[in-house]
This record gives sequence, structure tokens and C-alpha cells, in this order.
Amino acid sequence: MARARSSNSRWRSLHPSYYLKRPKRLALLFIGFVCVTLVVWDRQTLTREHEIEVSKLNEELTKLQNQLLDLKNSGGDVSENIKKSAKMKRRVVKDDPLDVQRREKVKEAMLHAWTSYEKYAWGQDELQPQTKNGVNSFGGLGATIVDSLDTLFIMGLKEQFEKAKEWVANSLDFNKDYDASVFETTIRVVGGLLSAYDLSEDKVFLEKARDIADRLLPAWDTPSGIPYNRINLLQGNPHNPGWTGGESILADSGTEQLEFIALSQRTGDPKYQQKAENVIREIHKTFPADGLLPIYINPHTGRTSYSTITFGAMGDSFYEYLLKAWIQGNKTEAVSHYREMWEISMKGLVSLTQKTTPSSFTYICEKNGDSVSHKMDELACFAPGMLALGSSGYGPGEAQKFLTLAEELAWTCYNFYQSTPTKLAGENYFFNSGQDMSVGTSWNILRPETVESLFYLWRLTGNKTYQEWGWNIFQAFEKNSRIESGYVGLKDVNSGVKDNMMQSFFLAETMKYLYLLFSPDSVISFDEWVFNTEAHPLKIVSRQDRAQDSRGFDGQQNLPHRFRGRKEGRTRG
Ligand code: DMJ
Repeated sequence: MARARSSNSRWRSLHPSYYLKRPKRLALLFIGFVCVTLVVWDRQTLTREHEIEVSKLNEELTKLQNQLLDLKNSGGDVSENIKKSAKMKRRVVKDDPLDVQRREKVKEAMLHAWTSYEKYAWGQDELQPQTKNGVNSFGGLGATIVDSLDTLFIMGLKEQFEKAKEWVANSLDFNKDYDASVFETTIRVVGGLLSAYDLSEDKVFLEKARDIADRLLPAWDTPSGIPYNRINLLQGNPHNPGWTGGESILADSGTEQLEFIALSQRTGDPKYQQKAENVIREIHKTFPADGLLPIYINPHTGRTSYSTITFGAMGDSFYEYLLKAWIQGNKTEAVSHYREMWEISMKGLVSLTQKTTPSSFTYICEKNGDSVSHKMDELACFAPGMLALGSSGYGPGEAQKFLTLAEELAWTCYNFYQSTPTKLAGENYFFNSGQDMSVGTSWNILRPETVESLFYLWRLTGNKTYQEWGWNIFQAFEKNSRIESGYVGLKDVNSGVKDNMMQSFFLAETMKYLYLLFSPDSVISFDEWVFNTEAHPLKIVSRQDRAQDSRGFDGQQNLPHRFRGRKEGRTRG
């Protein structure tokens, strides 16, 4: 009975009426409840905050791990790379007053070239400054306007850029019954338009780039996928020029990857990228052990035929694009074959290098079968810049070796200029024992390759000597090539006799590289942009295609490119 009562009184305290009759106990119970709730809530908040903190730390850790990997991949020991990047940052902040002065001079030179073209040749491909008229060397596509768009934009020549844009929007017409060079049209027109699009974000440039690329595309419809090098812009009918004996040219066939990949990324249409990347896949099948290809390749069989091996005319930019397609592709697994092929070719390049006597200038020979020719084109002077750009992808020892080679070759190229009375380089050079270098073909057509390499070397080494050399070359152009109605080439760099042509690449490349040589690294940073072979910077966007993807295409094709984020890789350590 007593047990039953005590059990009753225990259960009584659970009944609400028990507390209603005892308000003090009710208050105590309420306070207890509030305290427990507060403690539980506080613990949950702490856990949540803790989780956020942990995930932030994890993100930081991943970032640091990626940076470490990045530094390792880019070669050189980590502390060296950190020092280097600190140096780079300092340079970004400080704008040397002499640099400012010099780039203003270059800008003024560009303005002189541009206003002369505007006055005498507006709408035509190129200006002939002596006779003050225009010529349509590319079928009447306004090559100088399209080639100049990004230079005008970068130099802040807004009014000129706007006028050029108006012309592109209203007057650029590709309906031309003209057998265009697939290569020249791609690097100048597709490249120029895409670069203008990336810089200005104006859709008109992308639409025009797509229009011209669609007209070029049937050139790739060959049994091997190696393109024909000519196509009629109105009627199609792709073919090769008669003088090649039906063969396609190596540089002409392997220098469309950057532009066509970029076009696919920006339009979401994979067909351009597929055609251009298939060329490299085809070449990869029979890639030789030294990575050196003769300049003729058959579009039916995909095989090269007996012809010159060179880093100059008709070979050059094939090698350049192996490296740059790797950079454009964020150096990911999907593009690793480009880098592998490039590294093989660079071994081949090294095997072609020799030194002059008595002054020990390093130069790149040409080759035909087993016969070596001691000749180098000024065109091959893009190679020091390419080697410097690619050097950071090697491990420390190799990276230094290739950077040193780049510097030696740049010294040779600079001397192509310094060794003539006008201080402007001839078209090619011969190297005879005991005589160092002597000019072969002695014209100068305002080419950019040496200043291009000086620009890369200045950015990648921070050595001001390269700026000085570039400045000397600029002054030689001012002295010999500037006339009242534009800039002309020289028929002979020994006599200084002038020709009558202002090449569009003078405005696209020579002027742009000189301007950038005196600009901070942040202007068209190597981290964000890659230059096509006509000096048109293309924005690097995320590429996420899988290595084994047989279509070889960017899995993000349906996303507008602006949402795809910046590149993951870096071009230097
Ligand atoms: C330009 O059109 C390009 O740089 C091309 O790759 C080679 N030739 C000229 C400039 O010399």
C-alpha cells in the first residue's frame, strides 16, 4: 500500500495540475527548460561554425596544394619560383617613367601608321605608302583594320577602335570570289576578330569570325583531315597552290588550332575545334623521333614528303602552336599530347643548333634529308620567345637549359639587326666558318619575330637588356622605315632603299609587341592570355574535356564562355 502511494506521488509531479498549484516549482521548471534549450542551440551553432571553419581551411589547403603543384610543374625549385613571382609582382606595381615615355612613342608610331592607312587605303587590305594607295593582298577583307583592332584597343586608341568596329559591323563582307589562304585568313582575320571580341565583348566580332570560319571549314574535308591551303571564299572549291605540286604546307596546315578551339569555346559549336585538332592527331600517328617535320605534307595520305625541315618559312608556327595549344588548354591531361609533341620537337631543334666562329652566335640550321644548311630565316626568330615561354614546363635543369638557349638565340637575332648599316635585319642569314653571319636575302618587310622574342624574354626574365634591344630596333624602324605617309619596308637593309608596302602585321604584331615591351606585365598577362601567331591575344578559358574523349571536345560546350572561369594553369613559375 505504502509502495503504491509513493509510486503515485512520483507520477503526480508529471501532471500539469501539480505545477499549477505550485507556481515556484513551475517557474523553476521553466527556467530549467530555457537553459537546456540555450545550451543545445549554442552547441549546434558552434558545430555549424566549426564546420564552416573546417571547410574554409580545407579550401585554403587545396589552394595551397594546387599552388605547390603549379610551382613544381612550372619547373625550378619552389623558393626560386616564389622569389620570381614576388619580383614579378613588384614589377606590376612599379611603372618605370622611361617605360611610360617609350610606350607613348610606340603608341604615336602606331597612330601614324593607322592614320596613314585611314587616309589613303581605308577598307582595303594594306597601304602602299609611297604611292599612297591601298592594295587587296588578302581578297579585300580590310586586313589592316581587322589586324589592328586589338592593338588599338590595348593602346587605348578608343576613337580609332570604334571607327574600325563600325567598319567591321557595316562593311566587312566575306562574299568575295577570291582564293584565300586558309592560314593567312585564319591568323589575321579569325584571330583578329576573336581577339577583338575577347577584349571588347562586342558580339559583332564573334559573328564575323564565325562567318569567315564557316567559309574556310570545307578546306579540312580531305581524306586525311590535313587541310588544303586555299579556298574560294564565295564558292568553296578547296585546293592547294600549284607551286607546291599538290602538297599542303606544314605551317599552313598546323596553325589553326588556337583560333578554331577558341571559336568553338565561344560559340559552343564543336565543329571548328574538331577539324583543327584532328590535324594534330593525324600528324601524331607518324610523328618522327626527332619531332622535325618537312614542310610538305600530303592531304590525301597525311604523310610528309621529302622537303626542307625548318623553323623558318613554312615550318615555324606549326611548332609554335604545339606549345600554345597546350597553354590555351590549361596544360591539362586533355592537351598533354601537344606538350609531348612540342618537347620532342624541341629536342630536334636543339639537334639543329650550331655556333658561329669566331663570335659563337647560336643559330638554328635547316635540313634536307641528311644535308644540313647553315641558314636561318629572321622568321625563325620567334623561337627564342617560344622556348622561353615553354621552358617553365620542364623540371629545373631542363628549364634553365632551354631558357639559356632562348637567350642565346635572341642575342643572335638581335645581331641580325645590329650587323647591318641600317640596324634592321635582312630576311635570312648564312653562317660561314670564320665569318659569323652574313645577310642572304636582304630585304626587311617590317617583320615582328625578334621584338616578339624580346618581349617574351623581358617578361619572363625581368632583364632590362631586352627592353634596350627592342628600343634600338624601334628607333631603327623610325629612322629607316617611317615616311610622311606611313611605314615602309626596305628593299635592302644595306643600302636602306625603301619598298612600298606597309604590311598589316606591322600594326598587328611589331607595334603591339613593342608597346607591350614597355608596359606592365598585367597588360595582357601571360596568366590569362595566349597570343596567336599574328600577335592576337586570345583569352584562356576553362577546358575540361577528358583525355580519352574521342570527340576531343570541351565538355562545357553549352555554357557561355564568360561563366567558365579563368584558366587553371600558369605560364610561368
Ligand atoms: C605573320 O603573319 C605571322 O607572324 C606568321 O606566323 C609569320 N609571318 C608573319 C610575320 O612575319
